[in-house]
Amino acid sequence: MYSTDLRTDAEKRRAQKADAKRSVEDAAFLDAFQARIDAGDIIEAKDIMPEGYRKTLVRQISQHAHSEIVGMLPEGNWVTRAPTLRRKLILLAKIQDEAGHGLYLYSAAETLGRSRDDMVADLLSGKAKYSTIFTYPTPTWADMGTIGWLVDGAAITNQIPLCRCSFGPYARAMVRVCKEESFHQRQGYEIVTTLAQGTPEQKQMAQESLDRIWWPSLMMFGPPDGASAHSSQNMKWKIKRHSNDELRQRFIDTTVPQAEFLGLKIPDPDLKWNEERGRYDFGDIDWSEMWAVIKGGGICGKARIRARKAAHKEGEWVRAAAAAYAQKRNSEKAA
Ligand code: FAQ
Repeated sequence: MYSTDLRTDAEKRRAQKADAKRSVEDAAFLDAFQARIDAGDIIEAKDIMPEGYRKTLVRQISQHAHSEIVGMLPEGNWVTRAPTLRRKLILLAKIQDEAGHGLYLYSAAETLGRSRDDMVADLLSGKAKYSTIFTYPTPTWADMGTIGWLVDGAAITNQIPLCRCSFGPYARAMVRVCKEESFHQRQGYEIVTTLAQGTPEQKQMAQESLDRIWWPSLMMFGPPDGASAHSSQNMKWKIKRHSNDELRQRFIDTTVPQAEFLGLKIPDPDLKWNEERGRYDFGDIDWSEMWAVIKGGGICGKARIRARKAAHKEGEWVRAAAAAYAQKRNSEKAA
């Protein structure tokens, strides 16, 4: 094939990279990218994308991954004390699922050019956030039920729309995650049902757990829309499909009848059905608590990071062995 382009392959690659970078800064490119999003295109990892889109995805997906991994700790607290062997097996399987979710999510974020080592380093140094909910303690067995019911329930409400996120690797990871979270929600509700229909002491334990976890679970959806820094751009890019307040309302509307069925009381005196809106009205959320937890003031926040640091150190030999094995396989393949 005849060509007048006398550049070497390396020079062509460099020029392509420079073009890509220039176009990211270019208004016409941003418009063209937005047109792709508006047309419902799915963006893949190798597509050229605005730097802001890439950055916000790395931020959200890595925070999501960290939440799944740190989220194993409050439940890990009960593995050795689950009331029966059956409960222990189910709890262990659920916690392992959460580890899997963390791994799919780190992989999805890695496709955007940030290494898992760097993301984990950000978590351990306190630079990266993880969901506020996992800084709360789990002092009773009922919390294992309430976490499944409310925390996984809130996670599903937030994550089902993420299955239609504009970034392909994140959207595809969410499909499987949501199926598993759905099982988790049901197993949690089943634990709470057993307690709510058990002895008065068991029902009291379930109520007390609901009292503690209700408000923090509403904070999982993020700040109110007016204070949400990223929502409007993320919705324009179709990363988020609904606002924080809309998803919070959906969660409340779904969960209140579930509590009523169990004969448990949501700890909100202002909660009442609004006939006109066809939705529940609810009381004020203590946003100062959410911001304080985000800034590191959560009850178990320091303990959670200490536990992750210890696990990371203890896992050093596993990572080294896996890397050595991969290297051996690669050199065998090359030979
Ligand atoms: N905790 O402008 P927005 C699970 C931060 S997985 C901590 O509204 P955005 C599974 C936010 O990052 C649970 N930080 O931000 C499981 C931002 O900070 P930045 C995790 C929070 O991104 C179950 C700043 O505040 N799920 O539960 C929180 O548009 C059981 C301003 O906020 C996900 O991560 C918070 N609650 O909306 C595991 C889902 N809220 O980055 C084990 C994906 C806000 O500027 C057991 N993520 N912030 O420094 C999302 O949908 C979004 O990122 C939101 C926040 C909705 C969390």
